Amino acid sequence: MNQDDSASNGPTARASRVELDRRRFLMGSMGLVGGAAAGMLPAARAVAGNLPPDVPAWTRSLGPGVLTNAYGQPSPFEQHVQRRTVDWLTADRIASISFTPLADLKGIVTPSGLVFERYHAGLPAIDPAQHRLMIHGMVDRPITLSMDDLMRFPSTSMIRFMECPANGGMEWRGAQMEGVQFTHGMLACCEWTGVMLSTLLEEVGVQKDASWILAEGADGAHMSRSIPMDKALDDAMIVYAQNGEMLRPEQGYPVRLINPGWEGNTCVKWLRRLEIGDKPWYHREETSKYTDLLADGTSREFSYVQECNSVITSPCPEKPWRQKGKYWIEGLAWSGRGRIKHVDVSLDGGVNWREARFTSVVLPKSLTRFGVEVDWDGSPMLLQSRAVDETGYVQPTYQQLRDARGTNSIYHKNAIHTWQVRSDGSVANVQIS
Ligand SMILES: Nc1nc2c(c(=O)[nH]1)N[C@H]1C(S)=C(S)[C@@H](COP(=O)(O)O)O[C@H]1N2
Ligand SMILES: [Mo]
Repeated sequence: MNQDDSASNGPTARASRVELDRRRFLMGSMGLVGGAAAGMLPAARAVAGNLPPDVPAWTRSLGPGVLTNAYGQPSPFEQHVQRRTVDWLTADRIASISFTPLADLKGIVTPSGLVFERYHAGLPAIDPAQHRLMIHGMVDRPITLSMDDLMRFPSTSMIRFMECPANGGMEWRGAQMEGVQFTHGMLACCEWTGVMLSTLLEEVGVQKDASWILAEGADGAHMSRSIPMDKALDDAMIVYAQNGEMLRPEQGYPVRLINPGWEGNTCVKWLRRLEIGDKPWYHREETSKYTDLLADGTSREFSYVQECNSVITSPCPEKPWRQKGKYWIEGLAWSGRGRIKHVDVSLDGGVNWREARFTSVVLPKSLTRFGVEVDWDGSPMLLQSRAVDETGYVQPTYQQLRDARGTNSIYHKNAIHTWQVRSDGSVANVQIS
């Protein structure tokens, strides 16, 4: 129920418009005219609404048949649920970012078509038949794999989140983005399917002193990162599928690296090359970018892990409340170090906390959904969530984060987020320390 719906005659007026459109459609498609059409649809029925006790129009007719959409799409009524970008953030859309519409998503798996996109050189159009993954360097048996070759290795699937470390980076110096899509939407969680990197490393025979791997993409940026051997042997995956189908082009088709729980930047898309070595390469994305300038002027480098974080996705600026009464406050929590252990929610800016309930499976390095029920009396609130992961790490306040890291950073902002709910139910992005 929203304000529009409570306005007098709103739904009835809309329903009869739908009915009129349908009559025109039926008359057109069946070649009926005048009296014959009126006979098909008795006048009393035609002006009645689609709401109970009336039988809706869609129940009184046959719909289009199978294969109307050979590849299915969401309902046309869900067209507002889209990735969005913020044009002032980047000089063009070729090296840019689009954001996941977190406010409209349910559960923990992000639909493939809504996963945020981050491109450094636009979207390459790769023909999988002409794509190869080369593994070379400090190995006994260098190989060049076609996609068919890759499919012959044992396959694994896991649900893991993927987050750009710049997520929320625009908020280090204060709140400025209006909407959870923009404050936290460089975040997604998919079922990823592929081959464990450790399996491929066994195949090529890694030499004794090898300790680093360079992963390089086939896009015009040749985007590349140095990955420590420990991660490669732990849970890194060479992924070719996402949510049950082959990777979307936006996500790295036909093959990408996924380093669960680590900076999205390390998850090199359109993967063409893995070079095994004994030291990091210090390429652009691990020097000029994706390092964290601290207050004393030094930089943290190789800050790979996405630390424990959470955000309330309803209410939020995109999902205001319209009236007093009972509501389900819900959100997402995640940690690059493992499972979420505990989430608390505060209605008063962190003075009092209540424990949230998990409403999804709780998987390691995955989004976890939580919620609490409230009975809202219309008073303003400062809504916060605070997550704790299985290592005992507690999501920090802004004050704690700035004390530890200064204010020069862009990346790895995981502070407790605050939504101000006003008495009219509208929601604003604010920061309290
Ligand atoms: N080859 C290549 N890999 C890439 C990128 C890129 O531009 N080129 N962007 C990186 C960054 S910064 C992030 S956050 C993730 C985003 O993955 P997504 O676009 O599938 O959401 O991919 C990473 N892998
Ligand atoms: Mo990123």
